[in-house]
This record gives sequence, C-alpha cells and structure tokens, in this order.
Amino acid sequence: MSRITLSRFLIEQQRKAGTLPPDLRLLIETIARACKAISFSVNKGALAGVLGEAGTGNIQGEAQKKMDVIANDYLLDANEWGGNLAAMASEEMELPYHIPGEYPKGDYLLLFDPLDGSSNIDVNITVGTIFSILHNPNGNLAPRETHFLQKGSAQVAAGYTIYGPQTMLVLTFGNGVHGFTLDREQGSFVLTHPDMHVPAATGEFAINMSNQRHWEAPVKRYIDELLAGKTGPRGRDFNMRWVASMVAEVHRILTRGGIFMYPRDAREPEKPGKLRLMYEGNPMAFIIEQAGGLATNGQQRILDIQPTGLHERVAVFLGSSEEVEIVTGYHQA
Ligand code: AHM
Ligand code: MG
Repeated sequence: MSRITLSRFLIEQQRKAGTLPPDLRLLIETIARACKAISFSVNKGALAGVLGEAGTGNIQGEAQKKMDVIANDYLLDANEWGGNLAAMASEEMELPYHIPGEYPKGDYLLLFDPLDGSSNIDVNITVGTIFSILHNPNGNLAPRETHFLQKGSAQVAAGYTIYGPQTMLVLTFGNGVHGFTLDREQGSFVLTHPDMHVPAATGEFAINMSNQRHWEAPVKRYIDELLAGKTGPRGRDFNMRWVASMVAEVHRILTRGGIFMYPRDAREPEKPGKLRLMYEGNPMAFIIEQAGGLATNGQQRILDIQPTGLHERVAVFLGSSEEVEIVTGYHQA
C-alpha cells in the first residue's frame, strides 16, 4: 500500500463527512510546515548559529533561548497570512498576536509553546512544539483575551511535534491520536503510528525527584509507594525516567505507557504548578485522553478547568489510567 502523507490523511478525514472542516485541515497543514522549518533549524544547531541564550526574558520571567524566539517567529510567520486564524497566543508572548490588517481572518485561535523543553536544546536532547486550536467565539473578528479562556474540552484540535532522533508530528482532532514521521528526503510527514494508545497499566513514572521535599502530601505518598517496590504496598518495582521535555515524556507514554507528573509545590505556593494550562496542560490532556489515558490536576480533569488567564499554571498528572486514578484518588482522601 502506498504511503499516507499528512496531506492525504487530512483530505481523507475531510471527506468523511463532518470529521474535519477544510479550513481546519489547511490550518493543520500550515502548522506542520512551520514545524518542519523548526525541525531543520533544531537539527542544524550550532552550524546555523541557533544555540544559546537570546538575551531576553519571556512573560514568565524565564530566560529565552535563541531557538525559543526563532520557533515562535516561524509559527507566527507561517500562520499569519493563511486566512484561517483570528489570532494566536504563545507561551513566549505576553499578549495575543492579532492577524495583521492586510491578511484575511478566519475563526480559529491558535495557541502554542513554540519550543517546549528548551533547557535541553544546547545539550542536544529532545525538544518539541505543542499546539492547541480553539474556535474564536468572536467569529473572525479580533478576539479579546477572554475569548481564549475556554476549557480544554472546547479544543477542536491539538498536537505536538517532537524533535528527537526522528521528527514526528502527533495529532488529534477528537478522532483518536495519529503519529506522522518526517521524511526529510521527501519533505513530508508520513503516517507511521495510526491510532496511538496509552496502555492502562504501567511500571514507569516521570517526575522531577529533586523537588520531592516541596511536594504536597498526596504526591509524597504516591511516590513513596512506587519507590518501595516489591516489598511496598504496590508489590512490584517501578522504573523512573525524566527528560525535562514534556513532549518527550508524553511521547514515551503514548508509545509504551507511563505516568508523567509536574505537581504543585511549596517553592511557589501561589502557583498551581510549573506547566502552563493553555500551551501545555490542555493540548497534552486532549491527546492523552484521545489515546485512552487520563489527565488531571489532582482534583479534576484538566480539560474541565475554566481558565482565568492566558499564562496560568496547572498541576499535571497524566498518562496510564490506572496510575493517574490512584494519585488523583490520594488527593481526594
Ligand atoms: P519550557 O516550556 O519553558 O521548556 O518548560 C516546560 C518544561 C517541560 O517540558 C518539562 O516537563 C519541565 O519544564 C521540566 O522542568 P524541570 O526543569 O523543573 O525539571
Ligand atoms: Mg513548555
């Protein structure tokens, strides 16, 4: 059978009545094109002079890498003229980016973390791009910030691109999760991982253990039980991985199961965690749920949280359903 490129996959989905509107298909193709450009820059690294610090900070007060800025610009440039968007919002920009007056507008909103895990870029470890697509409740008129503040359950599509040994695009528009590998010779994404599924059971967890002393009691209890191994309450050994790139952790979980956690901690008690709801929590929760896993903030389903700010944080517990249920249950106890 001939290879199914991203374009063919999307066109075939569009033909299945109602599953994928044409303007959403074009938007996904445009995002994929921008991610291809990011992939080539990431791959060139020092050869293209794209490693190191940008010398600027973002709205979260984090130092930006050159590649954070480059990836953000690629996504803005590729998407501003396509006619499918009302506006964009990025982890790297304080305010929404409105489509310049000379271009036609569409009624979608695009949100992204242009280079997730960017602390890894200079040491040649996997990074990624995460994106989320919403309808603009204001139609194709310029949205206000409040129009972005929709629950994750309202997302029409979400995905990520992982820049690892292979570049892959993993996508959902509410119809399962599908993975495409970039064929560099042909310049196209090819369907290699249809219907990705997170196994319900796992023996692998991911958390930054160096923060252990700052965690809340339910998280301490859960991790203590995993670490106790065969002789503890779980009666078996668990293995740990921590890449410090959420995209890499989620991709591993989609491939072989696992649980990923970034809990709230006592270092910044006013913030419910490190990760951002709109750019990381919601799109990854949508993908994980579509693949049969679960995603909560310990209290509730991430996709049910009503956002109150574009850059708000969220505690994240996601992955294999049996484990996410246990740690979420400990928060209710
Ligand atoms: P970033 O979007 O600024 O790269 O930050 C998010 C990243 C996640 O990819 C990863 O899970 C986490 O930060 C790692 O944090 P830590 O350095 O505390 O382990
Ligand atoms: Mg990130």
